[in-house]
Amino acid sequence: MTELRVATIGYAFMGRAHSNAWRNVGAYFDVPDVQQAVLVGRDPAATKEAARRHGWADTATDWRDVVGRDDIDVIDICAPGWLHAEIAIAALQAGQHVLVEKPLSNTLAEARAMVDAAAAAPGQVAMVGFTYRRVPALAYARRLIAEGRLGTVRQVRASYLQDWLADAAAPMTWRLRKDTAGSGALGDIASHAVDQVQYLTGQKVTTASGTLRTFVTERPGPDGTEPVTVDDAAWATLGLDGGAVASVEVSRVALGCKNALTIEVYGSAGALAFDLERPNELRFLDGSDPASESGFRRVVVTEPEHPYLDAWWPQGHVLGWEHAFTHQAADFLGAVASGTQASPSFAEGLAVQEVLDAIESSAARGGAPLRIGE
Ligand code: SOE
Repeated sequence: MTELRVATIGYAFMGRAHSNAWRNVGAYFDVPDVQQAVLVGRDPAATKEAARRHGWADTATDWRDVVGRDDIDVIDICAPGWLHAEIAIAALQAGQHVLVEKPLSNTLAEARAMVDAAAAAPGQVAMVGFTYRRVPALAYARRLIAEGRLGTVRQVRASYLQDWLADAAAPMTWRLRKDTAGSGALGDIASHAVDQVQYLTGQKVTTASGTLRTFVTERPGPDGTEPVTVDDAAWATLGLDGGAVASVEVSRVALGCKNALTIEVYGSAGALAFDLERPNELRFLDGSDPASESGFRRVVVTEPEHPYLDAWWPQGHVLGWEHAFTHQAADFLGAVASGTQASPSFAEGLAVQEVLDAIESSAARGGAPLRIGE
């Protein structure tokens, strides 16, 4: 396989991040060549301009123009959540590989249908974009935990705080309507936190109790004030099948926090801490150090033996947020080339969706703890 022809659906924030990755992945990783064939967006002029900037050969205004086309191998879905299931299922049924942004879908029923479509297309890659798995420090954290360096994991604290909706005058967007986004901070950013809890520990969430809040209940829309129908913030306590307990706290109205994903993992033999505002660092505590010397050490995760780093610069020459998307593209293309399934699979995306659904149901029942799948 020498060349894969990609169509990306969506040219806004995520479309740009993915376009950047498709454009540079081949320069750093040993993967099949990417032909950036078509960029899809509803606004023809804006899509053409984005295509010119990001190196796309052609544009289209409807996803149906690229799904099922026999000169397109990969459908990359950066469209809003309410479109994920329809596009992904159609693309898989048409024989194309699919990369879809998180969360997998807006509803559990859609997520299940997507998993079924992926299962019916075993020769095609179907992957969901939990991009933070590709931050080298987090991939390295998982490796340390899997090697037993933390002993038995007891507690995880995951929080993801943003403030782009703190201003009550911030306008309505599709992200604030239940019918287009499914949920608010829950699906948008708790999805990352829950995925990290399961990815880092290797344990599955089995119980959840949740709280949701909408602090700003209406916002200015193009035709006047509109009700906000999703949460601004969410909290959850999660039980995991290996005995650990995780707390998750997310918000899009946490003033002063821009994109603050922090994760702490405490085990019987060590501990780890990560902060996305210092993405090249992992803090590691080895519980076997003598008490007189014990403390978190700051590991700069830029050595060639760290995940993904041998493709980039000499040690200490740090990476940014966008590099995780290039790593994601590399892993996706590698899976296509080797004919293997990529992780996170649609089934892993469904596992996150089940936890989000339980958090929402628990919140509706005043925080009652629920078993996943109940
Ligand atoms: C918006 O809250 C957002 O762009 C999320 O949708 C992304 O997944 C996250 O990486 C950054 O914040």
